[in-house]
Amino acid sequence: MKCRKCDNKAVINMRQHKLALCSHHYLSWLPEKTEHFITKYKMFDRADRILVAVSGGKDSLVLWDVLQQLGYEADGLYIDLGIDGEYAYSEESKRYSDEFANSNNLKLIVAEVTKMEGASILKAASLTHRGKDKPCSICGLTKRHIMNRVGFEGNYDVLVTGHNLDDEAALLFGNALNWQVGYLARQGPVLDGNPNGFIKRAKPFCRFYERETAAYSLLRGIDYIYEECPSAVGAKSIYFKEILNQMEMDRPGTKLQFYLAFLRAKENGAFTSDPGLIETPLRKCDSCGQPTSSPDECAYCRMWGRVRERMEAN
Ligand code: Q46
Ligand code: ZN
Ligand code: ZN
Repeated sequence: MKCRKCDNKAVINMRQHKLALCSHHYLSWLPEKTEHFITKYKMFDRADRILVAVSGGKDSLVLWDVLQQLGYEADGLYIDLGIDGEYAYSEESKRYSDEFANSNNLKLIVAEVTKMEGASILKAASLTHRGKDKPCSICGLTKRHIMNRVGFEGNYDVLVTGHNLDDEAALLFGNALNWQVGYLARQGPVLDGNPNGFIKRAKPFCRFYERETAAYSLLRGIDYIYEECPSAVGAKSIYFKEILNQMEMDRPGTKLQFYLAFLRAKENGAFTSDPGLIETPLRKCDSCGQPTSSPDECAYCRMWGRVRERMEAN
């Protein structure tokens, strides 16, 4: 198959776009599209200070790379969760993040959960009922909190993540399956910040299929961690991705259509009139100063407080 733009051999065929491209044209197509989405969804501009959440995986490293190429100023944030398992997952993913930052002369901020809170995510999960089955709930809460705190306290204008279309479609599938209207209302390419302490968030890759970011990393020679976190095994999101992949095989473009139709429905006012969406007033957490709707401590401080109590009791 030939490239649509020149006579060279195509390296990728995007059936949903009816577009096949050679390596050279693909490496310019993806950044150009990214720029288009950044502008279309009003994510940020070149005057903004951007913080990229970097996990050592392909999507976040490709995103950091593309932002550099497009001339955006972006620092990275790596959160060391202290997850080991069969292989040293956190250690390895940090190594890939460090290597990328060093070889591109970029600033990487590292937040170590064990140093900050006195225990790793796995240790914390073993001590609380919230993490009895899986550490993901504690992990998610911790990552969201740290990202917001580092972003807000570091005076960044926006926090960007490498979520791709496969991630977004799976999230949407899960939220729609349970009609989680509050979550649906907040899902999208951009989540506006709040001057009381929430940083704006954006997902510039939300319209790219995972294979598209994977192809880009391969062609650009970006090294990343292949292994998933050991706790991802059996995650619902993976199950939803498999179902959506099956549908995509039968009908190319299904995931993109599903996501875009959702964005259109949202734009037309779906999910905005739900009484559950009335905003709860925010105040500062007594311990960390982050915004919370609770009368004393935020969920993060309460959870880690319990972990510390259990560690002292043991
Ligand atoms: S939430 Fe769960 Fe992930 Fe945290 S414990 Fe691993 S799988 S890293 S996206
Ligand atoms: Zn070409
Ligand atoms: Zn707090």
